[in-house]
Amino acid sequence: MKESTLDSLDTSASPASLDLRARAETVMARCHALDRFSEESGRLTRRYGTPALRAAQDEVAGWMIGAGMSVHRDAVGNLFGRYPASAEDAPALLIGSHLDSVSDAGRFDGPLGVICAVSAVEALHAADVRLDHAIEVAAFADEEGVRFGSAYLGSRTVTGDLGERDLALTDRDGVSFAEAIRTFGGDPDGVAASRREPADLLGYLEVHIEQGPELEAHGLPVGVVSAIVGFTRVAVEFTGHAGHAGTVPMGRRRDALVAAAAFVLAAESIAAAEPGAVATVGELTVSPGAGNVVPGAVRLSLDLRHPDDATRLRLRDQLETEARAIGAAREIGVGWRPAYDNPAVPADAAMAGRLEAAIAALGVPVHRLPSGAGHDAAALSAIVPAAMLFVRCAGGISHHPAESVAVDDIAVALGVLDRAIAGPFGS
Ligand code: HGY
Ligand code: MN
Ligand code: MN
Repeated sequence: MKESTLDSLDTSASPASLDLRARAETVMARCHALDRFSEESGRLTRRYGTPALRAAQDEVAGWMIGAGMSVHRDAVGNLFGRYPASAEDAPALLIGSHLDSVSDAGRFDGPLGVICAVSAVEALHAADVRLDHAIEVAAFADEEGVRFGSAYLGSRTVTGDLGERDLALTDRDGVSFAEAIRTFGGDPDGVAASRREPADLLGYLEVHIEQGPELEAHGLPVGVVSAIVGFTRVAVEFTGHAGHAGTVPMGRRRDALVAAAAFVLAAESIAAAEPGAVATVGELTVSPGAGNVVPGAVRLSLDLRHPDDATRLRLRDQLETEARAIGAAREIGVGWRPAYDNPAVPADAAMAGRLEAAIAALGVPVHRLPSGAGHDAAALSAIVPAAMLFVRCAGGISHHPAESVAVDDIAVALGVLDRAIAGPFGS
């Protein structure tokens, strides 16, 4: 049988409960337990501000309270659990991830990090250990940006980076983020007050599935993220003229969907020609959307990423030029609305060093790797030192229901997290 890394772990110095496998099995069971909180039957979709997200938060809040934490929500509805320090008013280390999901999601993207963080506090609470700093577990309410097309709306509330433009974003039903905040029980006018003071936080650590094949290829359970890729999101609109599918001659059409299709193919070929670039059109809405009507308008999403920011911005501009050229050639109007430009973010060296030291202490080889996916750690790094621990996931599959991790790899991640959250932190 393949020797499990877990069997060879040196857990002698673990500051918390040693039964890592039992805790990992609880983490696994809890990730599965959140499956039932979905907007859609038969698949997992949990967008910001939905009753499904609220119910998942309530379940996690129960686990937080059971781990000796007090819980609260901020103005947009991010959920936090706080485990006090040995001394009053001590700064807090923030750990966690997000509970919202993409459509037809896997169960580990986000929840694994939140539930591992709860487990780390649970172990401290069970051992009646108080650190010289507080631990705050964050369950961010909108990392994916599926509902409003703009990422990190939860963690950017904490960093104070949310503005009027974000509050005015609308979802596919025309509901604004501000209205959704109110419906979710929050207060859009309280967003500014929800910004956290950097001085109150020691840093941010996030456990997350790798969502890529590298750790599996290296036969490693965990790795430390070296940098998080930068990415651009744009809402693109092609506007032609709707008409009768049976009577408008081909030569007289202004078919918005044909223009959009030309753009989708152009995005693919421009990205494929640039090493390291990825471009995705994940959403495309046709109107009026009837089989016997020439499409009058198309709205689509562009997601563009590259490890180097200058290259990403050059490609972004090239794609805008291409969209406008396609529109001009077909007498189609083009709307180009950047929703988000997020620069690449390197891991904080000291915080990443804590993770590396913890991995080494367990006798596991230390491996650093970049993240092609965005994460709340990228947003948090604006105000605090941030780092991430990746956990191997089968086939690198993610944003798909086949997403999966092994209990033994979760156990290794817990062993690393136990060590990394224990102090002292540099002055
Ligand atoms: O899109 C991403 O990279 C992340 O999953 N939000
Ligand atoms: Mn995620
Ligand atoms: Mn994701």
